[in-house]
Amino acid sequence: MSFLDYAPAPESTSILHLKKSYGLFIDGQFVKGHGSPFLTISPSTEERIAEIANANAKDVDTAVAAARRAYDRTWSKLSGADRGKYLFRIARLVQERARELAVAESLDNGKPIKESRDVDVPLVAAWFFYYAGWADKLDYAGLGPNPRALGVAAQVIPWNFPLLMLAWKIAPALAAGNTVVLKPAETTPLTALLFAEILQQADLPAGVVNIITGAGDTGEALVNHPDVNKVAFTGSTAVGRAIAKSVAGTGKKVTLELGGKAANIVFDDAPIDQAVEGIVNGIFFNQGHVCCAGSRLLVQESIHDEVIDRLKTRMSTLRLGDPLDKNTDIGAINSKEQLERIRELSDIGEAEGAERWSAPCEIPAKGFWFAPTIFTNVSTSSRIAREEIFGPVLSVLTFRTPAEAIAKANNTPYGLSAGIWSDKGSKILAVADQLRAGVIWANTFNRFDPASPFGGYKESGYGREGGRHGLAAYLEGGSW
Ligand code: TXE
Repeated sequence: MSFLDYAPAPESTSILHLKKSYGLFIDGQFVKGHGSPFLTISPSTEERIAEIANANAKDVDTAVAAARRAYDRTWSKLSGADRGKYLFRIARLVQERARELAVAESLDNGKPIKESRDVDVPLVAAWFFYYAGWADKLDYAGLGPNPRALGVAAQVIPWNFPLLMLAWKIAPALAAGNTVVLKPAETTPLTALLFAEILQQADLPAGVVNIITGAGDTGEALVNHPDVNKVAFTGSTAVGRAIAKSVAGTGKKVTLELGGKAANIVFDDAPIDQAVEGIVNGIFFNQGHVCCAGSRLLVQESIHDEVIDRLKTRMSTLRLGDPLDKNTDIGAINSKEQLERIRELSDIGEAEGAERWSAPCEIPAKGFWFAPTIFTNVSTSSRIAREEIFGPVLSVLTFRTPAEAIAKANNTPYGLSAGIWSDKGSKILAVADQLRAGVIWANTFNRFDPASPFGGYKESGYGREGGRHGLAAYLEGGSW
């Protein structure tokens, strides 16, 4: 089976054998936490899924100590080839348990099963396969005679791609020879804990990966722990900024992957049907809970009306509802707090004078939902044109010339990604060259590959994940 294959469609939760409560995964074992446990709930039904342990500062200490021991005694002593074998084993176990992981992810996060099944989980396996392949090649990769790992990595991840962000963090860290303490987001801890079971199945030496659950205070204690050598964070720009300040001067290496407000630029010579699909995928994939989402449509003035008409027609076909139904296109918003944030910014958009249109979806009685929405007549200075909404909400702006498109696209404090739609390769390359964004897609959007570096300019953070750049971020002297 290649990593591009995936298991058939899961249709129910019956393949999931969840425990009623989950402990912290420290030193190869599930243990009790010393904080007050919390519940993880399904955002589509508001029903309880499981009780989750809460790590306090003492637990953080124990987890970091376990990672340090594992680094000193086992992991740093293994050859790259041996580290690679563990990563291959993890990748294969992810494939074997793909159906179960996809159902758990959709249950806990709210994303449609066709996304967790066809995108998230296959990419998780792909990430482990990719970095498994690097582990034994490090000595010969031009990094010098003895590339050195950093030591213990503290990794804090968000709730929008719980398992995929875990893979982005853990796979390169282990391949490069580091040990890990990872904290998933408090609303989506489930798949990280199932992943801990996979680590046990893979016989990964105890302490090489530790998974501690909890909220922001747990994350804060982890990144500030004095025995941590590397901090990798994906989340909000506000928290990323706080982390950058708190670790400044400590000698810890840091990578931050923060928010975005990507421009999806559609020129009048673009293949319109394809572009409309790309606009829909760009903003409505994963309910728009995507840091690189194409949340600002920049459409050339001459085709604005046609594109908006076609977009509305296409949006009217989107099916919102049960994340476990394989026909669902739009799942639940991950949390009540996030739903409130989306509602608030959308209301502000209307108050600022933009025109709001929402797809005619039936909203289920329970759970957190927001119909796919577009705003036209949006001014460049309005909050919905500048701030990350992180939901299924598209702000539409227009331009007349390529120069105006570039200026508007760059008129944001962020710089994570962008999309360009045009029939002319030369135009795409010329525009791409002037965009201040780390990832640029041409005539496509939201495509990911473990070999491609991913990361932002400006307030979208620094450092790159993916590819050899992502590996270098876990090595001493790591620039490539
Ligand atoms: O993020 P937080 P939230 C953006 C998006 C969203 C907003 C808020 O715009 O609406 O952020 O989301 C942990 N020290 N993104 O509040 O708080 C926290 O427990 C260390 C974009 O959920 O940044 C969780 O594990 N850790 C983004 C993780 O940080 C701390 C993805 C993210 O939570 C901490 C998510 C602290 N002081 C939100 N405080 C993206 N780039 O994809 C919290 N955490």
